[in-house]
Amino acid sequence: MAEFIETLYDGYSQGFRVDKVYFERRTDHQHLLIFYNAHFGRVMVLDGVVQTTERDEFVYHEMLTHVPLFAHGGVGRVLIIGGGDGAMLREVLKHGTVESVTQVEIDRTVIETSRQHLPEHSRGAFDDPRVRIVVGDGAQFLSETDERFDVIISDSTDPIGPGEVLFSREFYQRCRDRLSIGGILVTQNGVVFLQPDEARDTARRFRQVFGHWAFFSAAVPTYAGGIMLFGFASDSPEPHEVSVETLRARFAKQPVATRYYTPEIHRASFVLPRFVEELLGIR
Ligand code: AG3
Repeated sequence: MAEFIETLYDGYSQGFRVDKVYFERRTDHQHLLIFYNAHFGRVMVLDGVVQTTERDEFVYHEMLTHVPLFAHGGVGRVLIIGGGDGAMLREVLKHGTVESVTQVEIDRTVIETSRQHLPEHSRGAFDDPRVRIVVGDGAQFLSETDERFDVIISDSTDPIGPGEVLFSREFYQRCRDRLSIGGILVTQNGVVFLQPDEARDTARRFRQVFGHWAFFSAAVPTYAGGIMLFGFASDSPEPHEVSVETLRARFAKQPVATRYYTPEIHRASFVLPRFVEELLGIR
């Protein structure tokens, strides 16, 4: 029986039994593998690193969409950087206020292969009339566009390979310049116990670029090693401090089908362990 061993860390790894291979190929940008595992369903891997699985993707995708969207409260225009599997699109489109979603994904093969082999991720989202797909570099798109967005979601890989620029100060600056008033940027910042630099470096850069920022967390089983951190940045003070009462009222007005997100989880996810606060320089 074949086994897939993740190659993200030197000296520590997680392994999956590969019950069936759906796709394996080097694209123009990276190596892409999609296989089936009895515990996690279909698993997508880029350059040896697990990106998403059918069974636990809801944690990650719900948190990176519903936290900024409910924190904002009136999101019309959304930009997703990366996210070629389409699950972030699927979650964003659950919000009735959303008028348009632009997704900039560098690797066309990830989109095409996900539509075919991970259909539960997008569930038709790519065909929604509110969606515009741009195949290209997210950082470059941001420097060329003059559009503004209420929420920007950076659904990136880790800062190795094509994802590296999406963690730079210049990238965060460009996001800031393209946010509307009260707009919010959210980012994925890795598993803090094993990849402390990912969140620490982003916190340093947020401090230089944004008026207000925070991190929130969730444990995603296949991002092994404990909680993952997500960055949340804005030039308005209110969004990450929104009260649970306000979140409950927004959630009641715009009911969204979720399996992880609740207004209470939203509030609680901003409470971080001491070693994380110290790492990020917030205590
Ligand atoms: N992007 C985040 C992958 C992070 C993997 N890193 C890790 N295990 N530390 C996933 C994209 C899914 N739309």
